[in-house]
Amino acid sequence: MTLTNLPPTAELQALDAAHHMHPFTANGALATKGARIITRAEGVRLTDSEGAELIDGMAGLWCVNIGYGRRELAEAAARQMQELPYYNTFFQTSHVPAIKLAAKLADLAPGDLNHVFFAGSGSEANDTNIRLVRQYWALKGAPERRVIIARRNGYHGSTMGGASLGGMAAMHAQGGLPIADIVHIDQPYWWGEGGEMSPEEFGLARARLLEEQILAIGPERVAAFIAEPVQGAGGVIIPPESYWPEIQRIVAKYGILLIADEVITGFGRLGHWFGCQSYGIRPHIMTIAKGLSSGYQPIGGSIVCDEVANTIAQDEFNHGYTYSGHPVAAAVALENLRILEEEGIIDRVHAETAPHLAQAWGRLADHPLVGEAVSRGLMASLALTPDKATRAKFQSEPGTVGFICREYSFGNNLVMRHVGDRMIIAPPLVITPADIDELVARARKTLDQTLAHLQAEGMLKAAA
Ligand code: PXG
Repeated sequence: MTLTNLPPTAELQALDAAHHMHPFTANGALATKGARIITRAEGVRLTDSEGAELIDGMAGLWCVNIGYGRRELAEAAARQMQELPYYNTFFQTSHVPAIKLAAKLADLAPGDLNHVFFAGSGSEANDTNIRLVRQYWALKGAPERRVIIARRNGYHGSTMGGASLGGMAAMHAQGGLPIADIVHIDQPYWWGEGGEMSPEEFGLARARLLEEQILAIGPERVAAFIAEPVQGAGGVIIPPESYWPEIQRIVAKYGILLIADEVITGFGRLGHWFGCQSYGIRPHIMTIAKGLSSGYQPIGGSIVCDEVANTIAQDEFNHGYTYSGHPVAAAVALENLRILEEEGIIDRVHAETAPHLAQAWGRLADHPLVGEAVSRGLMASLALTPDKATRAKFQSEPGTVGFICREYSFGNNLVMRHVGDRMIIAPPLVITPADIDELVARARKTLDQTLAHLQAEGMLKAAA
């Protein structure tokens, strides 16, 4: 397929700068520089308006699990648009795609996670979760159980509710967040915060912060704990093995609800259908989005256990979105799940590509700038440091070095993100071992260029 009538890049950039407000962007600075304009994609590769081909190390925004260019999804959307482009499920009606998708998700989800409330995104789904858990406890006769405990540097979306659950200080600083009755505990980030403890000791210590927080608030006021199995937007923070079993113990001891935010880790990212299966976590609610449709349509939701769903069913739940269970999005999600399942994509992540990435990416740990090179499934990160031995941070403002590294990566036609001074990837799940090798080779070249840059600018200095 060739693109016709593609205006010149400079013209597109000027219009973009004049009229398009980008998310999570200093738009003034971007306007001066000009956005890179992506025009098409196939498999794991993007093409920009100048014809350059990039490896998409981020699967879009952690979502294009089956890769780009799958005609079956376009055809499923076209069929559904012709048959029933829209209908709601509010007032005693339902439709085939929402019914089939809910049933399929109940089938795929572990344990008694058998009920689905649909949303248009992960943020909306987490807003739903706040309402769900508070209404659950109200119906149980414990309306004072309203507090939700979450984690600093967790990410749960950008709506008022989602951003409040998230623990991103820069987000809370804008717009008066968090909303009431959401509190945060520290994250299980051993490399950055573990000090002299072993990873296992530190994992236990950080899990026990949950118990301390529950006791400080009073267990009778705590509704739920929410966390990502592996933090994504926070920098691909992989918790020590001791962390989740201890969290599970504490949640059970105090009878609070556990919400696993599977927006990134769901649908194969960690080599199982859901991240909680890879850690043995037993949540009452899972948040889903992104890989549910591989990003081909905006759709998210909450998969809810029998106990919570049956309780909520006792009364009218005064909540919903125009696009809850949107038929076109649901039809596309169903087709995406069929492809993930029938093509054995998740099994291949588990057996082949995740172990391959672990080895190839792990070798980057020998680079002088890299403090740790870790992965779980097809999520991976590097901690950049001026001194590996002491796990030192840079003297420069956090994120300065990460941004420099990201710019070289983009120049090398590799989409690799930075979060502060961590570099992260989460490629499409269909990436091959050969493409992983190519990705890692570009990442190594990027690290070499970054090191040379820091040396030339005298920036290879540790913070005091
Ligand atoms: N939960 C998690 C774990 C996420 O990663 C959301 C909820 C919200 O989903 P929606 O569909 O509302 O965006 C996310 C989204 C980043 C970045 O910088 C990550 C996300 C979104 C935007 C930026 O890595 N994750």
